[in-house]
Amino acid sequence: MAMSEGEWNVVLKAWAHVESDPAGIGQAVLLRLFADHKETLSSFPKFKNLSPAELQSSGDVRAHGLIVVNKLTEVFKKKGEHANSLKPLAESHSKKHKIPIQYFEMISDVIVKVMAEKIADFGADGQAAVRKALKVFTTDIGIFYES
Ligand code: CUS
Repeated sequence: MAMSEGEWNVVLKAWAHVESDPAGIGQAVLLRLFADHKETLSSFPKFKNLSPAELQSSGDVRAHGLIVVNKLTEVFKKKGEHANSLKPLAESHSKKHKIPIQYFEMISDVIVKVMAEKIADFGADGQAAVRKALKVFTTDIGIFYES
C-alpha cells in the first residue's frame, strides 16, 4: 500500500490549499468531527463540556485544529519516511490521551470531506491520493499503538 512519488506530489499539491488556511481548515475539521461523531468529544477534557455554540467560538478548538493540520503537513512532507515523527505521537495518543485508533479513521474521513467542500479543484484523483495518504498515516500510527 506504499504511496508512489507521484501520489505524494498529488497530496502535497492539494494540501497546499490547506496550508494556506491551516487554522480555519483545522477548526472546520474538528467542528465537523465533533458534530458527526459526538463520542470523539469525550476524549478531549478541554472540549467535552462545551455546547455546540461554545465549540464554534472556542479559540482552543481552533488552536487544536491548527496543531492537527501542522502535524499532518509535517508528516506528508516526509512522503512516507515518517516513522520517527509518528512513534512519539502514537505513544502519547494511545497511552496518555487514550485516543482510540478508530478516531484517526474518523478524522481522516472528515478531512477529505472538508477539503472537498473548501477546495475548488479537488478532483477524484486528489481525493483518492489524500485518502490513501491518511490511510498510510493511520495504519503506521496503529503499528506503534500495538507495540
Ligand atoms: O492532537 C494531536 O496531536 C493529534 C494530531 C494528529 C496526530 C494529526 N490528534 Cu488531536 C489527533 C486526533 C484528534 O485531535 C481528534 C480525533 C482523532 C485524532
